[in-house]
Amino acid sequence: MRHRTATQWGVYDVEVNNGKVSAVDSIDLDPTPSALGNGLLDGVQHPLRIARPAIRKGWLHNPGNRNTAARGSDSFVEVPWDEALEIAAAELTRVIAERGNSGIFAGSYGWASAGRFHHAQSQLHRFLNRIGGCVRAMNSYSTAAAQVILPHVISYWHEMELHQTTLRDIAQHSELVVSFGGMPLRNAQVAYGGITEHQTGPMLSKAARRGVEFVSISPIATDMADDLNATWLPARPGTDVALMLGLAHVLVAENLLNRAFLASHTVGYERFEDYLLGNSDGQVKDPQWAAEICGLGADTIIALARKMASKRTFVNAAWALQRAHHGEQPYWMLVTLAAMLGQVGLQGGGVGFGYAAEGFVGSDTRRFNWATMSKGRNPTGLAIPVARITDMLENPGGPFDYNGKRNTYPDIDLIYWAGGNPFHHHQDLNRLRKAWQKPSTVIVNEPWWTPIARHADIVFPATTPLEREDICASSHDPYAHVMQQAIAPEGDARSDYTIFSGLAKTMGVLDEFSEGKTPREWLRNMWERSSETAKRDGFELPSFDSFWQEGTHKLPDIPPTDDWLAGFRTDPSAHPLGTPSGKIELYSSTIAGFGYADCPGHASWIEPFERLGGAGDSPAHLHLVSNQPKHRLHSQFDHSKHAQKEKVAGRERLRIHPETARARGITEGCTVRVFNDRGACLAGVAFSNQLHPDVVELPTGAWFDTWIDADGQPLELAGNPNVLTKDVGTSKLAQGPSAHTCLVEIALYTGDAPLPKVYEPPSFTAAL
Ligand SMILES: Nc1nc2c(c(=O)[nH]1)N[C@H]1C(S)=C(S)[C@@H](COP(=O)(O)OP(=O)(O)OC[C@H]3O[C@@H](n4cnc5c(=O)[nH]c(N)nc54)[C@H](O)[C@@H]3O)O[C@H]1N2
Ligand SMILES: Nc1nc2c(c(=O)[nH]1)N[C@H]1C(S)=C(S)[C@@H](COP(=O)(O)OP(=O)(O)OC[C@H]3O[C@@H](n4cnc5c(=O)[nH]c(N)nc54)[C@H](O)[C@@H]3O)O[C@H]1N2
Ligand SMILES: [Mo]
Repeated sequence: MRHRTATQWGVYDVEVNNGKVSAVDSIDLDPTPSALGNGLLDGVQHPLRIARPAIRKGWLHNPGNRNTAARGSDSFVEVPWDEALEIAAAELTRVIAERGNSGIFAGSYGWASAGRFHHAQSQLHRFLNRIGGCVRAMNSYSTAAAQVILPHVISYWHEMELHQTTLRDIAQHSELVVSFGGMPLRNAQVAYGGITEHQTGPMLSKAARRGVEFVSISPIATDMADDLNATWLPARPGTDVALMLGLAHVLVAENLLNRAFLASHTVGYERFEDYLLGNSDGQVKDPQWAAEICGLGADTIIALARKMASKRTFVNAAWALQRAHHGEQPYWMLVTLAAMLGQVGLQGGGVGFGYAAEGFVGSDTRRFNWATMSKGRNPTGLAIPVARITDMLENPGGPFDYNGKRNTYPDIDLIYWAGGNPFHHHQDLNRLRKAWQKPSTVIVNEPWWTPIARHADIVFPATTPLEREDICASSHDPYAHVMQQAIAPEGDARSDYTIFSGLAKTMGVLDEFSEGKTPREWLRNMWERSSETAKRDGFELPSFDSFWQEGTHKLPDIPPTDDWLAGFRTDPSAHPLGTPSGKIELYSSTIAGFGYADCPGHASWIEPFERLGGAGDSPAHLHLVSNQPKHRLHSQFDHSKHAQKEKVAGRERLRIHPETARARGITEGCTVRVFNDRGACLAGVAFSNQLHPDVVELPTGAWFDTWIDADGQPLELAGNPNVLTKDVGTSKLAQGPSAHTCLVEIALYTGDAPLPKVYEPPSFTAAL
């Protein structure tokens, strides 16, 4: 039997024989399907699935003292569903009675799985909002700094993300594309909520065939597809602002800037120019100054600036640039540079972000607001910036700054996570692991024995999309698909909806939570509400029954539209931006008014806490790029053969320049210890001359597995880079994650650490 399913990396047909997944085939609609689908072959029906509800032994057996230090290393006791639900409900009730709902943290950040209805985090929030709410998380690990800075400067993030210059426009009209951080097709495999046609690669190839010239400013050459023949400029990571200032200086010195555009469409350029020329701080940001910092030659900077001014130029930056210390600055500076070039709003010119970061960025298909199951209002109204979780756990009652406001961290006694993995996504995991001991209770819904499940007290086994039915439909994809149930649930797994229905029933709020509807009835309800929206948008959706019969529905195409800023360019007063002045703010009096030293009133070069060539005598001499993994989505399906076959010497693959390796006596295929003063992990070595020699690449997503070495120090065994990254906010403005600012050192490992054990189930204890 064949069943259609959808993932966040594409749509597949799954062949099932005798109840077992036997083949996973991509669909004809997809011009460049992702191989990530192979993870479904063995990864769903796998010994690492959580079969039954399980409770951590030290928590279950010590009600007075939950022995939270054993979280992550304890064994588990399997308990029947009814009992587990009773225990979890009693614990939620206790915390609410003792602390109020502000004692519950359910930021629950994470990607979970595709599917409009069975969205784990929405289900969790809908349930908790029915029992008084919780503390939630604001913004995302992906684009926290961008989401907060850009509305002050140019546009609301989500508007920009969905409507910025299309790849078609670039292919047809650009002459030069300058990409900071490249456009790695590896990342365009995925799109939040799902993707039907992977068009990023074909569209970029088309641009290259038309003769568009590409420049990639990135520590890694493979961040740009080979067929684009890009010029690779390996600047030091974290120095993009200095480089852009050097480029801006050439535009001023050689009078290559568009002063008319700056006067009519921007505010505050003079303040910025005073800074650029050193009038305000005594430091001229000329190409020589920039070259010292970024490591490219001054001549290279001058030549690039001249070329940018002489062509129809589109500048863009990967999201990675803002996932770094002072990550607000490269985005503000790129907008400033684009404004100086004066091509914003022209076809094939201007500025954009995140091309190839996800497969939908720059697509020119219809955007549509599909209905969801409402989460309702969070009665506590409390939230923290998403990446400040460890700070929150460490400092209850302590203050934090965010976007002009000062707030207080809540005092958390219970954490509930569904559909995310903080032991994948958060920085400085050794620090998180300690802070994680603070709450009395951690509840997690998970399909697999992932690191987050192992760091829980009460674990509910969740189904995966193959074991339930759903609809895949996302605002950026023109298709909707029926996601068919292909196999029976593994073990006693239940959908998140059924799990929360069970808790809601125990806590007396089932009617409010479920409204008496089955999942199929919710899908019908959501489809019918979407049909109303479609009518308002001027088109019709088929009936639910015929959609269910057909399996796939494509929304009507939209005619090609002008660049999102074309109207603004033609008449800025008739089409103002969402900024306070309605123009591009190169100086923001709002931001200046916040008085943040780490985010002043105009784009600025501010030294990050560490960088290549920076001050300080740290023994760490290499920059670690912990980018997105090619062979999985984050930590998902790391246990599958598709991800495991990429491991080197049984651990995550670290790429290093051969000369850098040889200088340290490191050979290809060996195991190395990667370390700094925050932590250490092991990784397997692969050589590549496609990297800046002082940069190593260890992608995110290997399953966190800590072992204590002979000196009593934690050593991470699988190759998880987040034991090395620092947990500090980008700035007081956005408080985003700073993962991409990280120095490490590397040495051949000859110790006796075991291979990771995290790819086998944890140990179980019989019930008392
Ligand atoms: N060093 C460094 N760290 C980073 C980054 C970086 O660049 N460098 N990038 C950051 C970014 S951009 C992001 S978005 C984050 C990603 O971080 P996450 O989104 O937290 O990572 P995932 O591995 O996708 O976690 C999803 C979890 O949900 C589970 N799951 C899947 N389906 C279901 C379901 O139906 N129900 C339930 N209950 N669970 C389900 C999966 O098993 C998995 O454990 O990582 C961040 N971390
Ligand atoms: N296959 C796959 N694709 C994914 C994901 C996945 O897990 N797997 N995750 C998805 C998610 S959630 C997100 S948010 C996006 C993330 O999209 P991005 O944030 O853009 O992706 P990264 O892979 O973190 O970084 C892209 C490249 O930026 C370069 N870079 C890093 N630091 C710097 C710097 O300081 N300056 C310059 N110039 N370049 C730098 C690195 O060489 C790196 O390879 O990817 C999405 N796509
Ligand atoms: Mo992300």
